[in-house]
Amino acid sequence: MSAAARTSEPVPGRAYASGGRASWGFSALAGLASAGLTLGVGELVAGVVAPAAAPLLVVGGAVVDRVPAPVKEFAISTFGSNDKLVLLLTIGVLVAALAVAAGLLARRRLALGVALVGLLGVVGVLAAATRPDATALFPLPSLLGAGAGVFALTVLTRRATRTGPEEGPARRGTLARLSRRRLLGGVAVVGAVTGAGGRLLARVRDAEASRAAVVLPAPAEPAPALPAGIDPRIGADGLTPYATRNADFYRVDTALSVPDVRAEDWSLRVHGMVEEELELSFADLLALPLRERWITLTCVSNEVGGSYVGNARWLGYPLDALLERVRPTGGADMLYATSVDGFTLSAPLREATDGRDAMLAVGMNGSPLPREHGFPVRMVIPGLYGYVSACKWVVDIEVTTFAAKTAYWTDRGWAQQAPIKTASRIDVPASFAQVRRGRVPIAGVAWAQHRGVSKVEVRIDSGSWGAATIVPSASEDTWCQWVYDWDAQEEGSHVVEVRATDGEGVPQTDEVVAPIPNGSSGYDSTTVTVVA
Ligand SMILES: Nc1nc2c(c(=O)[nH]1)N[C@H]1C(S)=C(S)[C@@H](COP(=O)(O)O)O[C@H]1N2
Ligand SMILES: [Mo]
Repeated sequence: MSAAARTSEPVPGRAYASGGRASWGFSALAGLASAGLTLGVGELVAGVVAPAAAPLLVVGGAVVDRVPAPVKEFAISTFGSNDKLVLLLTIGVLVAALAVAAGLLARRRLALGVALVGLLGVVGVLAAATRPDATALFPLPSLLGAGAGVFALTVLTRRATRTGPEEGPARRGTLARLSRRRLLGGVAVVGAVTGAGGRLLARVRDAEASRAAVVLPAPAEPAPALPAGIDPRIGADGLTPYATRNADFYRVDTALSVPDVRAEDWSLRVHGMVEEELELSFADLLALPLRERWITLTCVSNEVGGSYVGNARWLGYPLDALLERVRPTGGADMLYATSVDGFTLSAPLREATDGRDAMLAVGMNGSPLPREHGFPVRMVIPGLYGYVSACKWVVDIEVTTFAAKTAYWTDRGWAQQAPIKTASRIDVPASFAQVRRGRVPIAGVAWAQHRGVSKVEVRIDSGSWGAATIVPSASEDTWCQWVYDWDAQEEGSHVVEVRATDGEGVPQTDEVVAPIPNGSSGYDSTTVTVVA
């Protein structure tokens, strides 16, 4: 290399040692970063093809299977339930040491370092292939991981030792233009990101698999038969179906990604102002007599005419039975429920235990709760907006008082007490629809959970109210469908409004208010144009 070429090169950093070779430190880090990339890519590929085939897991499993029994017993008695963690950490430390060795070897002779990383890959592939649950895809994570590691070590080593041919001016690739430290940092970051991504994928798959394996028991108390004439799945001509399909059910929560809870890992602690604490596993819960009920959930954020409302058949264990077992002490008036992701809500103890079908739900329309709707267990209390009743992924219920604690949304200005307001919604005709002169069916849903709907009325252009026909529903805890026959004679634009009256005879208010702090109100309306 000529002196001129040398001076035109970037200023040598500390990564250089004399003689154009990378420093020991850089080489050691290059080895570590390459190993990190190996594991990261391994985790990512495992997350896609088979979570159990992650390189650390298969090697760990192979070690456990081959370790003599006395050593295993020693590990269990010394580390207790942390024994697996200790094993994985030990393997991690070993891998790190070998990675440093690979980096330093590569500094002397690239082929030696590459061979060591390759050897680690072979160990992973063999361990994967011999796992009892191995499929043909099991070796893939270790194989691709090792490939990525070899590539990274090669690139890093060549960049760090100035004697490599790719340092010449002819080489102008992106990798060649990056400084060696950036390159090192890049490899480390890619390793971390792929690793984290792989773990996340694996957890999602685990929760899905766990859900798929759940077999719900038959309800001890089945839901009452629906009155004749309702087909729960069918909404005629745009009318909302009585039963909302799980896939169509509105979802409202603070979770950026759906919490991944395996049923096997779930447990619920009930404690606080109680005479006896209780801890329940998912298996415990399924063994209890379960009740199935139609209940319509509503979000406090639902605007007039909005869609944050849905009706499902929930299967669960009654909350009053649960609370009977822990026996709340005098003065308690609130259930402080916490989700696995830290979300909290404060539900009134009175409504949870006044005989309504409040429950710890495990089933929704005949299947285990979908993950988005709280798998494996959520709360449901008829008649209260979701943010004070319907904790998804619930893992802790503290019996306490409203005076003692506030929860996620009540800390943000929403009301402490939030019974669902009587409401009605027009679904048919759609807004701004054109309809033909003559008989025009107007239809929708109305709800006043736990009080029931006794009357639904419709008016046109602020005329007099006319009674709609209410389709019978399963109970006062659900919405009902309604239909009104409008004899539309006058061509042009018309405003259709609806209002409901609850089971206690109280009509829905026309006062227009926004959802915060305790739910929206006002009449839903639709503008339609009648044409000849
Ligand atoms: N863990 C948890 N549970 C939660 C929430 C949440 O953000 N996190 N949101 C609540 C709100 S505001 C509503 S309206 C209902 C919605 O339930 P869904 O998403 O199953 O329809 O869940 C309630 N339970
Ligand atoms: Mo909500």
